Amino acid sequence: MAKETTKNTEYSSGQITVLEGLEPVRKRPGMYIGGTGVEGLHHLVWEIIDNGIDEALAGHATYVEVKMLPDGGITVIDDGRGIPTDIHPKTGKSTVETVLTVLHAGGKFGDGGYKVSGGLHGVGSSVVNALSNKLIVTVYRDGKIHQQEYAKGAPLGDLKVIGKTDRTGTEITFYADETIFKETTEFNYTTILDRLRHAAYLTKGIRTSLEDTRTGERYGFYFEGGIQSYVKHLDIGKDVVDEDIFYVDKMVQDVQVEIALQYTEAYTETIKTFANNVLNPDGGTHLTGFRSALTRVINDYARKSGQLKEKEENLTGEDCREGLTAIILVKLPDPQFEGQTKNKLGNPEIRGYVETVLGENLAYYMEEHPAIAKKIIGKALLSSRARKAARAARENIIRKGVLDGASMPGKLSDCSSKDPAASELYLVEGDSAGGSAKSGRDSKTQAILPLRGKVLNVERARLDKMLANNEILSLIKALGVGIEESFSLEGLRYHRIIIMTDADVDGSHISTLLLTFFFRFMQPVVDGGHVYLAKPPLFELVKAGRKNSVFIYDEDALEVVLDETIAARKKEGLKVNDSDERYRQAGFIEQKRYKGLGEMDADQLFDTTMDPEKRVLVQVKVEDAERADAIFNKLMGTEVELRKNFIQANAKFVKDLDI
Ligand code: 0RA
Repeated sequence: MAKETTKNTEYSSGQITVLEGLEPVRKRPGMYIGGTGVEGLHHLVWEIIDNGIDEALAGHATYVEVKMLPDGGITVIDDGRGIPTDIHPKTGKSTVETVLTVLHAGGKFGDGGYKVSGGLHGVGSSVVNALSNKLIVTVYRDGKIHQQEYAKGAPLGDLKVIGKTDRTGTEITFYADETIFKETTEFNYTTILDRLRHAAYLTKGIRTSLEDTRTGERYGFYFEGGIQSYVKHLDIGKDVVDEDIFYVDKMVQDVQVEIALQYTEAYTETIKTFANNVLNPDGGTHLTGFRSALTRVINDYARKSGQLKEKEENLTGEDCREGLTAIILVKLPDPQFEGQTKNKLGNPEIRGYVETVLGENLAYYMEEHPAIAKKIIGKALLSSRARKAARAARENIIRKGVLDGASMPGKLSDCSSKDPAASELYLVEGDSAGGSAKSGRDSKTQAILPLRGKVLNVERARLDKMLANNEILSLIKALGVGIEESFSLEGLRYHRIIIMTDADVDGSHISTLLLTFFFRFMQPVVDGGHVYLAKPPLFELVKAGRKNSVFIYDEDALEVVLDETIAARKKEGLKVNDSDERYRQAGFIEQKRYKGLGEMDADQLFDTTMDPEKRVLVQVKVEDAERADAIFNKLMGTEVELRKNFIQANAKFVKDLDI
């Protein structure tokens, strides 16, 4: 939508552009919310939240509050101006009803602002209404409380005054229509919380909060530092080059450019770009402008300070970005997006604007902070040298053909099937469990790769060191996908890669190290749903003769099985002695706790953990790369304290590790 200025800065109903009714939304919901799966479902919440955020950006609201209701509904409350309640000249209905029942009914930027977070003047509210069984809107405005209810987008009555108030704002409660969202209508606390956290980072001064009324859980956000706080948050668990965070906020023409950045000792870069508060996962012109200014400023300073000698070649962009965490936020009147998924900002003028703002201000910052500048350059130089060494190591390995399909690692007991879709690779902790797995397996489809001792922590090693590590090299060879530039998912030799470790602290550690490797270097393998965790049993309830044993995979299940068996025995009229141990009351002759895979023989290991008919597998998913990144930083980074806290806080949940 184009920016439009009017002399009348007071909003009036005449400024609403009326387009069409809601039938198209119910007919083709995907066109409006991207899909009808769990993401589309949450899109409903984003639409309403964005309207509140826009009220805040326009200076009218200070908070957006979300509640998850016991009956599955969602309530979003803001303290903005409230949707106007006067009669709309084009529809003859109240503006509230117009906003909620007419597609694309939105304000025409009456206050001279522009659509920023994606939801100005209620655009999108009608889509939510159309896709809800029931929606109740409550408007606090002009001293009165107004309310109206709808079903599947149709009003159930007129907008009515139901009371008096001295506040202003809008409150919308809606229930997603399960005939549209067939997969699920259950909202996810963490997903909504992440969105609200981001909103608070990107909109200085706003408070956001979430309450799950069913569990009593609640959380609120307010960040005085805006995107500086965001950078700080992303760097939790990493060693920073300096505590200070570079920050700039400048207008160029009618575009606002806001950048925050900090260097860490990590090897990865984390740069997040936003246009009008919407994340652009594929970057775009703002990212291009940022990168070229960064590389130029760092090289200029490195030359001027003499850290980069005359005969040395320039630092590459990659060298300059190693360990960098940055947020780039631009606010512009008419954002255009490119690419298939519209995830990339396209406005050509933005490149120059960002380049100028960062170029001038970062150069100035480095002049003002020579000690920090020196550390940044030192880090880029180190990265440059390491990159050259890694390239040499990789080329050496490729030249020797070590990663070629022909040479499988000696420790691999391969399966006979050559069909990747039918083949599984078990990564097994230790040689002895590896031996049992090998004799117990179905050798047609199951391959075994035993891993000795601790796997290298790739979070703290560059590629050259990784390739020098035998366990990692065997793994890369067995997978058949190559690494980095030579990576190709097509070569994947097994469609299920199953990590099988002991159910103890060491086992969890090894699993996490392997997951770190997959997450950092084999992400398409994870995204493709190929990585699993095996779940060995935790308990065996032994009946007379071990053939009748019952294997149990977690603590909760143990209690349930015992409860049910005891109840059933009592019902049968069997004598149960309440003072006996519970497994005895349930008629078992022993309760065994398994600590390691090694306690099972080959047959038991296959029966309980590897038999495709009976085993329990947990598929590893990366739903939110940012959260996964944070978790790996915590677990695998250098800060022991964070790791300890995480493990203590999550010890009980480790069984369902789902990042
Ligand atoms: C139309 C016009 C104005 C605000 C809104 C809609 C509005 C919609 C929503 C949806 C959730 N919260 C909202 N807050 C405001 C402008 C109002 C004016 O100029 O007084």
